[in-house]
Amino acid sequence: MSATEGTVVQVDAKQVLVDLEGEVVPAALRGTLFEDLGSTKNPVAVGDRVRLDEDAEGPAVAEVLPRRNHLSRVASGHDPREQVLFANVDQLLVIGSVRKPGFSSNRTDRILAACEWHEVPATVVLNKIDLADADEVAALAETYRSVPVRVLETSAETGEGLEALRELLVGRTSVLYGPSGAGKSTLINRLEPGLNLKEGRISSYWKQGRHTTTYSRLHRLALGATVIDTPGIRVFRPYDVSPRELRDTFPDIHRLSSACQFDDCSHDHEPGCALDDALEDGRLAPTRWSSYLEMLDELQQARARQESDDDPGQPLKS
Ligand SMILES: Nc1nc2c(ncn2[C@@H]2O[C@H](COP(=O)(O)OP(=O)(O)O)[C@@H](O)[C@H]2O)c(=O)[nH]1
Ligand SMILES: [Mg+2]
Ligand SMILES: [Zn+2]
Repeated sequence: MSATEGTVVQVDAKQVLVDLEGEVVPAALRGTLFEDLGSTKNPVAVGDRVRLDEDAEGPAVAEVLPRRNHLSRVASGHDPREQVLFANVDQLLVIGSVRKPGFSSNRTDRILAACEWHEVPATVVLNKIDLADADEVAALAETYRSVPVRVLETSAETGEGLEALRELLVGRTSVLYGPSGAGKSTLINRLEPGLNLKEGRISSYWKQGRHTTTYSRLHRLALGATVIDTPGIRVFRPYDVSPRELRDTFPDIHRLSSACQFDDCSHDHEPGCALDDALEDGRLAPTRWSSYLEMLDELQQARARQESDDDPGQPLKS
């Protein structure tokens, strides 16, 4: 081990894999890293820069260096702490297939809201366009372009859109987020055949909706891109966003809000809500509204739980 500063490429419970200028080594996570975490669950995330030192048992993480940015979520339905998933990233690509499995607006809107919240630029990649009608693809693309979010239409099968995808990836660190079976590994393998990311057999993925536990992994590609493959991340609930702030994480809804009768309209069936007209005349996709309402409901329930808690905890945001 020559260099002592490197990039975390994979994290599991007790150790991480660190890329030290090309040499990937395992490093232990000492107990001290877990002290003073406050309401955060994990000390280290994929993409973190860390300094290592070495003791009798081998390399260990001595320090996590300051982050340029990060993306986090609520750890789980049973654990309200912040789980930091990625650090120091330039962008996130939501990879969604239009068929097999079908596109999930809800999953897409959730991660887009998180990206908006953390100010991480996002692109929606509509993959497997060889399997769907052009009209259907165009409608999805229009929904996201009017947010506005950049949209790429790709097919790993026909090669369509792969050049645009390459251009978007080169020179950047990108999180590739999406459901199992959307084609994340296949797209990367098409751009860099030698890498051989494991491609799932489609039947075992989308029909049963199950997969073995796997970890997010950062890869440096020879084409000059760094990508983080993220198998197995399911529901994404942004951490520490208040119901009021949620509106700002949906730029399309935020824009329409100025025409609502009430300044603090939550767009949840208040009279004079401008979203009604926008939904009626097609300026807002119903899927965007329902994603927003579902997240709003979750946040309000979480607040109600927190308020009924004896423990004062952290101050609530309005
Ligand atoms: N028809 C079609 N199949 C694709 C496309 N991209 C990926 N696949 C298939 O979808 C399945 C899942 O792909 P995989 O890369 O493992 O998905 P991941 O879980 O997102 O990494 C594989 O059988 C791929 O061959 C595409 O653009 N068109
Ligand atoms: Mg994969
Ligand atoms: Zn409203």
